Amino acid sequence: MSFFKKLKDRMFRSSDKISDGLEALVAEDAGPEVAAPSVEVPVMPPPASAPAPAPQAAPKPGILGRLMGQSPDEVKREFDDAMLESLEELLIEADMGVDTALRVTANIAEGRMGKRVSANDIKRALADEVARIMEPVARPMPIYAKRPQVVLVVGVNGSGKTTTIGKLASQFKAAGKSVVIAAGDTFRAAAVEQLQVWGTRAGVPVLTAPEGSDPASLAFDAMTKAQESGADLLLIDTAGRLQNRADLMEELTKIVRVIRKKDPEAPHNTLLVLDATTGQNAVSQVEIFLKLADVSGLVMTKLDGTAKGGVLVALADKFGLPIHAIGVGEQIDDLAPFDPQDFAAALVGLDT
Ligand SMILES: Nc1nc2c(ncn2[C@@H]2O[C@H](COP(=O)(O)OP(=O)(O)O)[C@@H](O)[C@H]2O)c(=O)[nH]1
Ligand SMILES: [Mg+2]
Repeated sequence: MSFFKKLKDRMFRSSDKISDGLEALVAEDAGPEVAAPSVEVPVMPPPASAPAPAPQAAPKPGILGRLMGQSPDEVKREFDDAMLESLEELLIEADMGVDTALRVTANIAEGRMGKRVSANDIKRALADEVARIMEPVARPMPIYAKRPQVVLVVGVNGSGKTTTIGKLASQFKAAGKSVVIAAGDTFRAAAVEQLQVWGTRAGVPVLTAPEGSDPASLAFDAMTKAQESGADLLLIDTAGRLQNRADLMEELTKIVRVIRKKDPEAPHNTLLVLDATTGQNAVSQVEIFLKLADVSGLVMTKLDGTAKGGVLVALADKFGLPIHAIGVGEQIDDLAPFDPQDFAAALVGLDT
């Protein structure tokens, strides 16, 4: 299966939300040319003898298809002020953020005001706008000649740091790189075990320290080991408790300070891992972590199973930080480089 197909399948909650919303918007005021049913569509219970519906139904028709048997290309309405406002609302509800939603809507309205448009016209225009915002930030994590290249991974608890490190380690290892992992979240024994599982699976050494011990000294030891063994990459996991920001900042600062004793340029990348299911909350997480650490790029996890994928557009628009990768599941292959066109199409529910 191509990654786009997987992305589109996994992002169905976000795309359904936008796609169905757009189709409803057009159907709402489709005008006299379309014989829209004015009465409620009765939901008929299937006769007792009817065969059970197939578990994997064919591609789901949108709202229009379900209501009137027409495709989202056929039904049109006038792009008027009411539509503009509804579109703004839809994009805000899809977590794109108010500023971004208003600007994107204004761009889509340009040249379309007063014209009849279909849901697919708007989907295509929206995908273009989203891709345009995302293009400048879609950049893979830069790989330097530096050995070891030190990658510090930060983010709040549960955002997906440990899982992302496991996926990155496996993928880099598979690409022929030698990788060392430092299990710097020493507060949770489970985080260490989780990394050991990934490490064993990928054949990557995982440096651990006893629960509750100092993550900075673990990072220092890991740095020593990675240098001695000539490793290409050192991935450092961290704890993400935000209850006490001062503590977290001190911890991250201390890790950075000690690894710089070994390499003044380290860490070479500081990845902020964000959980898409938190929606607009991700915006304040970026603001906080920009103050705590020298964030060089983002990884957005859990785009599968959330209708809040639009928040990535808000982040790209607001911060312009590189988006290196996205997570769409819990397996190794469920972390992929960020592709702006594929993401835009998947987000709005377009087939490319
Ligand atoms: N569905 C899904 N779950 C994810 C993804 N990334 C991480 N998770 C899950 O999110 C939970 C928290 O992840 P974890 O890596 O422990 O977060 P951490 O506290 O930041 O280290 C775990 O159950 C992971 O399996 C993703 O892309 N999709
Ligand atoms: Mg963790």
